[in-house]
Amino acid sequence: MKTKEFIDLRSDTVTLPTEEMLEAIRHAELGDDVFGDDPTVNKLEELAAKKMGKEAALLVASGTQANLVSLMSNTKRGDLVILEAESHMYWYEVGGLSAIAGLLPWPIESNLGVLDPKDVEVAIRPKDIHFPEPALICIENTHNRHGGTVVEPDQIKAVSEVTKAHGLKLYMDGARIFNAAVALKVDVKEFTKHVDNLMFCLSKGLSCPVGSIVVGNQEFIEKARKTRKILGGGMRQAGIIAAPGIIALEKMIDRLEEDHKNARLLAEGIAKVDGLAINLGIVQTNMVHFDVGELGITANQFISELEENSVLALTLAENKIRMVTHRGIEKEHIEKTLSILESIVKELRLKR
Ligand code: TLP
Repeated sequence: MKTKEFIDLRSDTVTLPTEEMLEAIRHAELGDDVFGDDPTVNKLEELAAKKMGKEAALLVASGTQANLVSLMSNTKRGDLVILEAESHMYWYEVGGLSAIAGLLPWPIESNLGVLDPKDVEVAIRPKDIHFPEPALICIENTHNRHGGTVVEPDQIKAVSEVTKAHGLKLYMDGARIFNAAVALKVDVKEFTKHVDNLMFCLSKGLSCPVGSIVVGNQEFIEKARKTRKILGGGMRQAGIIAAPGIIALEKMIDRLEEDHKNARLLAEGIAKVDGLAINLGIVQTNMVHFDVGELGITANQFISELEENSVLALTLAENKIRMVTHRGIEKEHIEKTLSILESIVKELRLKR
């Protein structure tokens, strides 16, 4: 178990609820949400739908559940789903899209998460007795495995034109869509207006303990509500989850800017450490990816060194490490992390 003395840069999912959130949980007005009776859940869902410029919303347990519920509500078994090759849905969701939703994933490469509409067009393929029915195109924003990169509204629009032309739907895994909005200093609706439906997470940078929200039109959300039920996700007094969610949407979005500033500070510091390789161009939000290959060490070995020095990070690939900034990580933590990184690299060099 990781305790508080660590500088925990593994993910923004490690954020703890604020005091105000804990108070809100304590005093939340509750009901049975499966009967539609929880006023706090209803308030959160209305607020989320409004914020995203869509008709309706649904609170679910996690980002993974949100994606699965959305996939199942947008498709039928046997359909083809076109998604980005490095997407979370393809990499990290236990293959639920095939194992549970019965879908055939069709991964396509992108430029830092930005799909080329021409590639999408090719992936759709013509109607043919041999081919599965294409049903859905998925994008991810910000893009996790590409380094928290932002897919800009115009780039989403370009893909949406292809999906519309083929009568398909466009879905966005917007787990960190508010990071994208804050990074570009635009309203989140600039992104959401180009997709049919999406999900976003409350339990990442927004600091909630649990929860994600699926958003779309009434018909889709009705279907999603039933899909959530079949997946065992119908929750009863879910107002205790929704209460901090309301605070997240009302008060926690603008502060993501601080996380972005800290990520930039960290990235610029890493760029100065001889032996660590980083592409500063992809540091657009709260994630920092860097490579330790030049030191003749694997990411796992490097991470163990970091852990001994009370810094936690995640392995992305053989030599690639991810650090994520979030509420609870301040400028001094970044400075401390940088000095630890420098001393680890120095020692590794001495040993060689
Ligand atoms: N991502 C987690 C891990 O699973 C890697 C993280 O720490 O970044 N979509 C995207 C883009 C995500 O980054 C994640 C979580 C999810 C969906 C799933 O959300 P949860 O963890 O709530 O199921």
